[in-house]
Amino acid sequence: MKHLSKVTDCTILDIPKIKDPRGNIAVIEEAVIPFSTKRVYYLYDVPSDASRGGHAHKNLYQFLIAVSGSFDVMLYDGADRQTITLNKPDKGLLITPGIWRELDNFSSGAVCLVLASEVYIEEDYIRDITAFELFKSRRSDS
Ligand code: T46
Repeated sequence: MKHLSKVTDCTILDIPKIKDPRGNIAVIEEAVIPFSTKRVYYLYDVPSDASRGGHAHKNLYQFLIAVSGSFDVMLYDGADRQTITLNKPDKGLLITPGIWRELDNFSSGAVCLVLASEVYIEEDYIRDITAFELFKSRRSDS
């Protein structure tokens, strides 16, 4: 069922924050995202003309946060596309399994923090868009 994810299943979630004149703290605890985090990684020093992503995951849930700067995330479910700009450290984008994503338009100093539901498994990736579209059409037939 999760392979039938639509772009509309990918939502912006608020990250609770503690405001303080000394600076703010944003905290991601269990209740904030609908999965347990097994891996954390971040993209940084991304050239403004570079594109990251360009793949989908079969089973992975991810939560993306622009902890600094901004970038665009294009989501594609095999039928519909949506582009979301992330530019706030207290908002994150939940990406459900079975969604193609492309990240670009990184601002200078942008950092994309990613919380992931699984450890790194290359077999979970679909890196060819035609194979992805076939994967989605087979899932919607079944
Ligand atoms: C995603 C976007 C937002 C590892 O060995 N371990 C890891 O945890 C990761 C994330 C990557 N790698 C290796 C695999 C490749 O040899 O690092 C290399 C670059 O990975 P990739 O081309 O997948 O990087 P991005 O920025 O295109 O994609 C990454 C994530 O892989 C992906 O899940 O959604 O960031």
